[in-house]
Amino acid sequence: MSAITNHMPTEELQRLDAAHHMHPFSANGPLGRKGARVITRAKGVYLTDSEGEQILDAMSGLWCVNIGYGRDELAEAAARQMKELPYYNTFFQTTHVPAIALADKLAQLAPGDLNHVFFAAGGSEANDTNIRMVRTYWEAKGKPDKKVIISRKNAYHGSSMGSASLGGMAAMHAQGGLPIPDVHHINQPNWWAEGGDMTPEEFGLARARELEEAILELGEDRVAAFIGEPIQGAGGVIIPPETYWPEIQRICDKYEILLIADEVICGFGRTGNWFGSETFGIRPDIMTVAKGLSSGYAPIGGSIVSDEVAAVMAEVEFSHGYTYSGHPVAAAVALENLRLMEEEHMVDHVRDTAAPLVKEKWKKLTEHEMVGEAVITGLMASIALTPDKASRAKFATAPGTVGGVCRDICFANNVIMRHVGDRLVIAPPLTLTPADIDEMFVRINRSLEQATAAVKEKGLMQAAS
Ligand code: PXG
Repeated sequence: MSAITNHMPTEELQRLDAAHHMHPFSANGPLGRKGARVITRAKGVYLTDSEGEQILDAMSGLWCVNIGYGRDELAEAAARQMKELPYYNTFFQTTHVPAIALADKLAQLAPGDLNHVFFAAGGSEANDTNIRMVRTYWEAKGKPDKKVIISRKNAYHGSSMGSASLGGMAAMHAQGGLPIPDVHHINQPNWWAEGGDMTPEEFGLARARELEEAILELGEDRVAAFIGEPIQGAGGVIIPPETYWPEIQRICDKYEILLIADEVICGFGRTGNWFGSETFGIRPDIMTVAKGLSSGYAPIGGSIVSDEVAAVMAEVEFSHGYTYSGHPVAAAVALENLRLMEEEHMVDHVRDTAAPLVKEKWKKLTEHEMVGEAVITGLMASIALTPDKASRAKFATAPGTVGGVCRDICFANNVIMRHVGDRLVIAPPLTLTPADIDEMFVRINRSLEQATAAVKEKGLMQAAS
């Protein structure tokens, strides 16, 4: 395959990138000095860089390219819509066909009575909508003091002021004056790191009951909603014990707290059902969606809202919306994405074929010396790295050091995994084939072997005391 087509030499691209492009979640100085890898095109599960290297993308971009790269149907849907109606808004007594059709489609796909959609351009915006919507909802019901939203430490709900406040990322809260008022964080259901001597089941219940304790402490009359990702994604693919979500649901029902399931990663087939809420038996009042909704081919997200919440909101003039809410091109791309997912039975493929194959090989990763646990639901999975499996020890060195060493070795071996602290995670395209899976594990196993040797050589295989 011809490596470099129609673009400047890699060094020149990297020089311009370092000079003018500020990367998200990066220290741009060191990155610029090293040079970012330039990705030029992609097909299936493989990216190609400017040097012609083929990289297996086990992260679906940023957990979003669910149908895989290079689907011409989506490009054609975008082109058709751009020619027909490239933009119009739905603010002032108008609407358009792609927004109507996509809202209708989402109402069909979403579980229960989640039948109404407020569109945004991504997950952060949608969660900002949710903050304002749940508070406005309670105000309309005559309970203006119900403002507090309870979330979890190490949750990720976006990067805007509101959504990052909902998130529980300490490093994000440390910058820019977060969190906004009336957001409360309880502990996460991360048994491996925090479960101590409890069984996972006991721990799941204990962590869920922190919600009840928080409600009682804050006062039932002050709590508007609880928000959680069915599986924490950016927090390290933390799959909660089975006892966790049923108890959260019971508590939300008992105290009349709205439950927001952030399905930005878990939605659209990732867990082997259309939504993570179905996998865990959650009955949300609102679901946040983005990413897999369009498989990342166009920026679109939204809040899918229950009949009850929508009925209350229907009588309020909600002073909220984004220029690109329900953008017609993005909506047309999302519709085509969902059509292909259905026509090609991609959710069944995850559940019946891809996830079982990946699971078998993923669980075997614990045969590597420093892989403690290997957990997986559908096509999202993580491993915990440890210097001592029996005690679930942390490394003596700063958290993320060993994870970073492993990730860099994966990158050098042309497989993209993400490290979150000392966990490594994958969320590959849902369409990956048995051959892709074999190749992915050749690269992952090779990388883990090399990483174990490197960690030892650097003297990092030491447990924290
Ligand atoms: N909710 C969840 C659960 C997410 O994972 C968002 C909301 C925000 O969506 P937008 O579209 O505004 O980015 C996300 C995004 C990472 C990483 O490094 C994860 C996300 C975004 C960027 C990086 O794992 N998730």
